[in-house]
Amino acid sequence: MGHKFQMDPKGWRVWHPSPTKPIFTPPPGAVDAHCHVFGPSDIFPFAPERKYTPCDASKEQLWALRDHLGFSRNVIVQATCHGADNRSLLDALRSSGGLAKGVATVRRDITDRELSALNDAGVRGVRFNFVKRLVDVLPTDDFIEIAQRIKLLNWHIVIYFEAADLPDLYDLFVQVPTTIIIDHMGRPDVTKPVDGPEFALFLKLLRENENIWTKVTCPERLSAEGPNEYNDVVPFARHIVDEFPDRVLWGTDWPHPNMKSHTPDDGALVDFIPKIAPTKVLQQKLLVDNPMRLYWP
Ligand code: 0GY
Repeated sequence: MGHKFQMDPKGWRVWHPSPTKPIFTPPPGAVDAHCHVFGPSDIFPFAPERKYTPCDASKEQLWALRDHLGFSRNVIVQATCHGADNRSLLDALRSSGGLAKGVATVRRDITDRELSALNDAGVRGVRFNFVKRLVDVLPTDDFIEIAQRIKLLNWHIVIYFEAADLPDLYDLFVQVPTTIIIDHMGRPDVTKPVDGPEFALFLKLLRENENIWTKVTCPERLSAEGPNEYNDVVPFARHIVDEFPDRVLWGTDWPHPNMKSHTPDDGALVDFIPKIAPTKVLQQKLLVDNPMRLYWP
């Protein structure tokens, strides 16, 4: 066993110790399609190139949160603090009893055999992080090459970027031959108008590319107003769910890496769902039908 990492003394918040029980009851079989596991760092160390050091966030704690919130399944997404070392993710997937699937981070030197092992463990996608504060180099060079390879496995691509960078990345993203899922609505600046040019470009990307989906996640990150209502995020998420009801996913983003403004209450995040997906039909698509189609077809 290696050493336990010390979490960043500043800038890292341990997640909410006792989230409220949501008032909203998710439909049976609901999927939390964006969450992470970290460590245990003495067994699965954080990556040397990481930009933050979290505390451990274990698979057992994730399963307990899933049950508390009334969800049935998880999609665990590789975060940058573990780099392209997917061992913590794989450990969680293998002990999930089939109730979790994963999105890994890989480099272009990965072998077909390694890809196949990830597939056997339940990985169904590869994530590319274009958020500049999280990576040293944007993964632009690897992007299309890896996309071609994972297409053969019927996987998809997950991308994370900020709205201000979309004009530069747009032409790259439209070349991808697989389904693409955009994290956190492409991080709109919600202080700008929902009918303004920045969000219009994001909507155009989805409108003109039927292979592109998005997660309507992270009001806690995007809100300028703050907890627990996050009302300034509602018009953006609601518009997306209304226009693209078959291409949206939802997740908690537990344990909320890099949240500095406040510690989100995961129960309150679940209670945000009916504000952005107000009907039973939309909730069923967002929480069950869409993620099941991608991850448990
Ligand atoms: C998230 C958001 C963040 C971090 C990462 O991979 C990561 O480290 O995605 C962030 O800092 O905004 O979805 O976990």
